[in-house]
Amino acid sequence: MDHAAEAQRTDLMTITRHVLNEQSRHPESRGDFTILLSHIVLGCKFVASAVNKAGLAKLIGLAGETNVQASKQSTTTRFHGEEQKKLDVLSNEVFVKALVSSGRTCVLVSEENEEAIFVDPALRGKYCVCFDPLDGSSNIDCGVSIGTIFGIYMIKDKDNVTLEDVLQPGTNMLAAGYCMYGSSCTLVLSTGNGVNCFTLDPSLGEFILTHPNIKIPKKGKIYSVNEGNARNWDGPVAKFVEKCKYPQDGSPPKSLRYIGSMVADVHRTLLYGGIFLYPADQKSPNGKLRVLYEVFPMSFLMEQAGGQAFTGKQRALELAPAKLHDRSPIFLGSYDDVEEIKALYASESNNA
Ligand code: FDP
Repeated sequence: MDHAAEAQRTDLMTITRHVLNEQSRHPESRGDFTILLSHIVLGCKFVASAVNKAGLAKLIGLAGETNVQASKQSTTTRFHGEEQKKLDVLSNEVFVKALVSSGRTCVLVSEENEEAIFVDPALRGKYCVCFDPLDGSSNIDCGVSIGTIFGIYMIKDKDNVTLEDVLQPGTNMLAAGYCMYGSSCTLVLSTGNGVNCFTLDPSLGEFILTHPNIKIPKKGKIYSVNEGNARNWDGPVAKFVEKCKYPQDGSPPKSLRYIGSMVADVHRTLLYGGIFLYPADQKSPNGKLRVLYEVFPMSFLMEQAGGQAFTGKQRALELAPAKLHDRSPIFLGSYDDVEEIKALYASESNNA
């Protein structure tokens, strides 16, 4: 190994070092964001370790109570006669405790909790974190990649925080990211200055910068959608997917890739380019994905990487959610691919 390569190998850009570097661009900052992020990273490491052990520890399984999103059953399962918390419940507990104990949050919104969590005044800081502790949970039992998604806002007055402070448009977001628990554990983060990807080195227990300044290809060769819903799609989505399969401009057809786990589908889209669609349809007029902790963070990352995110009506980040668990249709990915679906919606409304 030559000197330069050796020097790089031993000069590790950990996620904390990266965030501290970013912090130095804001001389007024007092390190609160760095502390908050280190607690999020702790939650991700805990969940990564639990996901790795899930098959062994039988953390997976079905039984019992119903969570706020109704479709997911159970909070516990039995292993060797002992009660074990299910992975999504356990992940939520870990993140809530890590975020509260950071002393930097005043309100939390989790996919797993019906109501917002207002932090005890003694432990309050200025940030709001909206998160899905374990997204793609229908994939847990078969070992497919799943992830944690988070978006971070600043709250004006931490001592008088209300629900209105949480229901902000995504354009106010300060930072967003996701952690994917897959063949490796990868954390993708944007603090509003591009997108960086860190991979967990299990021997060090540290996330190391592996994909600096990710830019999504301007146009992609992949579309990603649940085609089982095709008969309920509206005209623009049906036309778009038809064009992906039978392009009229002489270009080759696009490939279809759909994992059914948002973090994994979005991660592939970010790295390889293309478009991810979860449209509205006749059965679900607002689509399926949740605005605060799925649509906003992923849209923020896409825009930061040079792509776009669109709802079928507007720029996704300009949505103003009315309720904590609101949903929205979403089309996100390569700039040109999203431009195409925008044009199809525009021509539909011109013809109406
Ligand atoms: P899941 O139901 O497994 O939790 O919003 C949750 C989500 O997964 C996303 O991660 C995923 O993109 C989407 O739902 C998949 O929905 P379909 O099964 O309807 O395709």
